[in-house]
Amino acid sequence: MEKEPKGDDGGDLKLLGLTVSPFVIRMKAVSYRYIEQDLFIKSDLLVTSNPVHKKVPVLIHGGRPVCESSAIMEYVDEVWAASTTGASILPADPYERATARFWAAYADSKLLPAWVGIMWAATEEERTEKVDETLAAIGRLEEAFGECSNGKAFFAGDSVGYLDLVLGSQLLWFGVLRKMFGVVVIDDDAGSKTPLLASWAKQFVETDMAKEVVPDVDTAVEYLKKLQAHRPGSTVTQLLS
Ligand SMILES: N[C@@H](CCC(=O)N[C@@H](CS)C(=O)NCC(=O)O)C(=O)O
Repeated sequence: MEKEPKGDDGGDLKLLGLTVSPFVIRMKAVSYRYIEQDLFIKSDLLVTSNPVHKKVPVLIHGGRPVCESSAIMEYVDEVWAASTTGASILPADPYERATARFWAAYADSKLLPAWVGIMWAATEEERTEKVDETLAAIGRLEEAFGECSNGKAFFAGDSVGYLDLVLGSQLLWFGVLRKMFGVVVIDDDAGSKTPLLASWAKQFVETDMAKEVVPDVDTAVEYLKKLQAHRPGSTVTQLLS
């Protein structure tokens, strides 16, 4: 995936990423040169660009690295959204903006570690505990959807916004959980506890952005198997943290 930068400053733009990483999938499409990283053998470029965490994603704009997915999303939004479509991924209203950031932080700090825990649980008891934590967190996000979306298709309204990207980038791994562990995080059956998110997820995966950047579940399953084979010695953080 190599694209020419289309920023109006002509500066060169690179994204250091990992195809299956939710933190990378959430990067809204601006044109950049995408450089896939091997997290088992980290490149000098990754280590020098993100010396603090040595993690992807890193956006390198005109030679200057921006680290942390949330910081990158906001940077891209500030530098390009205003100058291209004019539409920010964050709501215009300060309260709604704070709310979107709050739930996005919740999705990353509570939901994500819970479902990562399902994959790495050492015992069935531990797995059950992590499933419960995951379902409790997704239940909260179901309520948040009701509050944020105003009856529209996405958290941000009629189109995908910041919180849609943060949660939507985790859907790939919900597919892995269903396939490998039989765990259903967002249930779309009759009697579902997450009917709003089920409908949201269906629409999210149909967006051009999702179709372009989200790999198929089998790619993520293969990556998880590679990580599992690499253990012991590897840490959960090599996938996610
Ligand atoms: N808080 C970071 C998390 C990024 C992250 O955990 N990336 C993982 C890939 S999914 C990584 O690079 N891990 C390498 C490691 O832990 O050594 C963000 O939002 O960018």
